[in-house]
Amino acid sequence: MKQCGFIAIIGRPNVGKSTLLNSILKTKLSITASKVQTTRDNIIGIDTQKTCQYIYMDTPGIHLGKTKTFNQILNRTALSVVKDVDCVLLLIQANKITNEDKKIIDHMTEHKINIPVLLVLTKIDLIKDKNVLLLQISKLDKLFNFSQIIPLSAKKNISIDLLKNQIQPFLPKIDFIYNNDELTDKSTNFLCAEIVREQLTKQLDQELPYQLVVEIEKIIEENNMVKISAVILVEKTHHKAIIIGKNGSKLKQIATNSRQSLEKFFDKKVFLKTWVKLKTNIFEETFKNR
Ligand SMILES: Nc1nc2c(ncn2[C@@H]2O[C@H](COP(=O)(O)OP(=O)(O)OP(=O)(O)O)[C@@H](O)[C@H]2O)c(=O)[nH]1
Ligand SMILES: [Mg+2]
Repeated sequence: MKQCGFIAIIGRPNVGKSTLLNSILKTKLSITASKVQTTRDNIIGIDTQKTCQYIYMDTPGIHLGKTKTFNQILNRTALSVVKDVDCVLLLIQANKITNEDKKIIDHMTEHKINIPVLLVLTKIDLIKDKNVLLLQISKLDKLFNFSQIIPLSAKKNISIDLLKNQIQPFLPKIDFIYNNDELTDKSTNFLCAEIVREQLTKQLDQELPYQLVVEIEKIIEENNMVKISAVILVEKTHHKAIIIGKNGSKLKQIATNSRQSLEKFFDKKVFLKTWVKLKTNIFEETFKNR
């Protein structure tokens, strides 16, 4: 009998949600960065084993208590999946438990979440003293009726298979929803735009990445080469200048790094054209329907 189900990966920004998904899939599907709020959309990642299909949903970091529209949209995007899944992975960074984490737990208690919640303690490679970890586990265990508590490290590939084994009992006994070879619900265009946005996130100062949108205008695959045109949309002239940099140096660097990532993604030579364009209301236009 086959099993197949949905698993939401939630948690505050930067706890390692996207890194965990990539580690489970052994593919770089969801972009990651050392800055908060890297993920903006719910992204499905599908892991199909012989008799089990795990459909993971990576979500934007939850930032409860913040009133900025962007935060609210990301919260809504992330929390909307919780009611429709078979189990939830709540990620908390083992070496950095914050009030934000507690707020998410309180939110789940208030909303009487009756879906199994597995607590995943991330980045345990950063904890030297294992007694500290045990202490954290016993504290967190008292805050919510977690189905399981699993400490792991996505970066060092510690306990990833154990996590999958712990999830399996929560998957319903139904046929697979996706084909065996499907990895995600997202289009190639979306994934390419994300790869370019990842480089922008990594190379620009803290606030700027939230104020831009990447659009792929064209992808043409021919023989051993892929031609891609990417537009970076910003609302303000000075943002455009920052992204382009002195004599175009910043944009050149961003484009080179993006091209290298895209070549890994396609496993082909990539010709990438990028430019920065001013557009009013990009923020509302992109996020208004969420
Ligand atoms: N040392 C260590 N670092 C990790 C681990 N997992 C993730 N990181 C780092 O933590 C940072 C954030 O990782 P992301 O996966 O982007 O975090 P996220 O929760 O998806 O963040 P948002 O999308 O912004 O909510 C990155 O710099 C990762 O390299 C881990 O197991 N160990
Ligand atoms: Mg993320």
